[in-house]
Amino acid sequence: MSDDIEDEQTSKSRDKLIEKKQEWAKGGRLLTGKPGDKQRDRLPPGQRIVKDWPVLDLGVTPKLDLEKWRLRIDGEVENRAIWNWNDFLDQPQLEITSDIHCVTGWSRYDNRWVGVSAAHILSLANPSPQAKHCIFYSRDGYTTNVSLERFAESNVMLAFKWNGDVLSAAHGGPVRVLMPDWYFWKSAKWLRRIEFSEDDKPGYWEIRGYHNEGDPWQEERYSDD
Ligand SMILES: Nc1nc2c(c(=O)[nH]1)N[C@H]1C(S)=C(S)[C@@H](COP(=O)(O)O)O[C@H]1N2
Ligand SMILES: [Mo]
Repeated sequence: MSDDIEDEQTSKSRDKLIEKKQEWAKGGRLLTGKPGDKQRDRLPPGQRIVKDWPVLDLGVTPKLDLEKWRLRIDGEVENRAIWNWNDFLDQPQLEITSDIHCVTGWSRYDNRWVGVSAAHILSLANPSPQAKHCIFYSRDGYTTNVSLERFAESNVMLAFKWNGDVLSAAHGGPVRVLMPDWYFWKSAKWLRRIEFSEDDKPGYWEIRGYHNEGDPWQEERYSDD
């Protein structure tokens, strides 16, 4: 008799669990978490937390030289620009805190960034209607591509400070891109040019098998073909 009761409870709690899972699946909670969806877990699938900040790049660290530093903004825009370091510092600054998710499996929580927002860049440059993509060019020869829509997200910036200090040369200083909602390879270090383009131009890792989008919540690590 006690066996019967236990069975009933077991099957009840199993029903409960199935119900919950169906709800999640319906809401797309586990599979289709979107940037800004606060319901999802904080650590994306397949990631582990690190406390230090690993350095990953092609092995060349361009020398930090603020005198010679330039940022070019061009392509399909109404207003092209070439900024020097003082021009960059003259822009309004945005501060945000974000988590880093690297495709190699590490995530680092609570990085505090200061920089110039993508929204501000867009308001100055004013991309033409045919501009659909944003290509980042770095001083080490690295490139990476994102859609204009993603560049326009409110937490995207050109960062020059991290956790209260100027961004080190090892981590892309003086200025790197920050695309917090995507795997970190989209965050180009040592930025020298932003091109607004009608055509997509897959970058260094994208042409070497990385996914073109790179959403950590969907585990878009590598492209299938
Ligand atoms: N210019 C440049 N940017 C780059 C890279 C690079 O090799 N060159 N590597 C990317 C990759 S794969 C990662 S994981 C991050 C690493 O940034 P970090 O060294 O600050 O951790 O930078 C991205 N941006
Ligand atoms: Mo990476």
